[in-house]
Amino acid sequence: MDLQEEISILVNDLKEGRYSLLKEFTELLENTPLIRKQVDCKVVFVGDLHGDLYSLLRLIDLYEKGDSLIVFLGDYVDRGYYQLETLMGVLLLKKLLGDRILLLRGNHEDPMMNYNYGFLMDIRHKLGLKGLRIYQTYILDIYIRLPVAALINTGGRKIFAVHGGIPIEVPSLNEISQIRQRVDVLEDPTLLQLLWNDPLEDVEDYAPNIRGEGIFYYGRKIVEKFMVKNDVDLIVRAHEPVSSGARSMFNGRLYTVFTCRYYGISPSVLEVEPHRIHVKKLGSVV
Ligand SMILES: [Mn+2]
Repeated sequence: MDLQEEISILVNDLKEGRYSLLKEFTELLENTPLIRKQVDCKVVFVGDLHGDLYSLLRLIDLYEKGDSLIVFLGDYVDRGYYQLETLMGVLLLKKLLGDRILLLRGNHEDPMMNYNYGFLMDIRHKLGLKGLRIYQTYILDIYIRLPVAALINTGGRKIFAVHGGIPIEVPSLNEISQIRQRVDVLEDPTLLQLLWNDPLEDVEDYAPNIRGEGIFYYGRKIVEKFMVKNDVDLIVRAHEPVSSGARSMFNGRLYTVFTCRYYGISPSVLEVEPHRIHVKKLGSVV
């Protein structure tokens, strides 16, 4: 597949006022806050991309063939050089590879963040004024159809995938599945924390997070409580730059993965199989 070519055709279509694929994308998305999936294959987790099209193209080269499930943990836009292209790229992948692709929502799939961290500027720059109309009409609709979390069972290993992490009130999976999808994540504390919270080994329970009000660091007890309550074996999340690309905490029960090269890190994805977890570095692209 020549994803780069498909992306430039799509961006050009948008420039010329042809939006039919955008409408089609919304219909491909799961439109449920929690997705449950049972698979019998390798699961590849992709962390924040933030407009890093090179990492996206590189990982598709690696995993396009085969049967692995590819789970994107959100934060496709803001900050980087190819934000519109990266978002269109993951949506095209969903269209082309269907059930092999799972797209979750990150804290940057949010209009306030896009106003402050670059995506609205990127759209304006690449599509002109009509870009803002595309954003209002289609892209916000895409955001609220992205699941906020997934429970993936691969060969008996139950993995909870989410952008940020565990809310300190420790919800059940059932409660997460009943979150009402909305544009403004500040309206729902559970939604806000799933997309924004960070793990911290220095606290037992939790502590206020420097990222803002209503956002927390969650410690060992919260992680344990969540895993026992929901019968989860592993938590995989993104949201924080990790210089080596991925790192584990809480005795290997939680992984953070980061896939954007713009922070001077080594962009990586996390491969999870029933009896093996492997950090795959994407390397540099010339
Ligand atoms: Mn994030």
